[in-house]
Amino acid sequence: MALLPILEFPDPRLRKVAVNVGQITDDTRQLAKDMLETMYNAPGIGLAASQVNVHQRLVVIDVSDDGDDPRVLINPTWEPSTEEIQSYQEGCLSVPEFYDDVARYSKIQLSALDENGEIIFEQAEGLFAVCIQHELDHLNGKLFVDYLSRLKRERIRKKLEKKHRDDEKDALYEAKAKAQAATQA
Ligand code: QAP
Ligand code: CO
Repeated sequence: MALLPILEFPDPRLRKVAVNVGQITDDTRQLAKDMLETMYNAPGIGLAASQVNVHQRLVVIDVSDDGDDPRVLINPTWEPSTEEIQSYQEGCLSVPEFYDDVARYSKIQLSALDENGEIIFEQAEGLFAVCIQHELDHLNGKLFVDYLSRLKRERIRKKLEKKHRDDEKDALYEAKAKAQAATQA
């Protein structure tokens, strides 16, 4: 088991288009397990492989209240089952601390494989449908902030870039303090 580092907007690696998973192997299942652990730890309800810098078409989702319904979707696709649109306030582990409304189809038909290669073909609605559409966007290099106005997106980008600079400074300071403590020991 391992927690995986999550890429954050505006990292250009989040823009890569993921390729299909060929054979589902033990490595695929290990990646899914690590992604679920990373998602639950956050905590989050969905995570795409793209977000942990693995550019393969695999996502994990758990929209249950108790966090006891892990779903692994491999090579997933969807199509709308209705013209009805619903708006939901979305967030993203790659856009920490920012949330905004996004309009998406309220009912979709999901096709995918699970971690054992079994075919998944089911109707999704509500939060599950929102989450599938959000996570599959990641596999195509798309983020929820792309649906917002340019002004909002730029504001988020600037704030996150500042946070990343500050995190970098903190890390550097800590490393220096540690090195100094070592020379005094
Ligand atoms: C995508 O997002 C999603 O900003 C999954 O500080 C979100 O799990 C689909 C999270 C909403 C549908 C509706 C975000 C955790 C988790 C943050 C997540 C944060 C900590 C986001
Ligand atoms: Co996301």
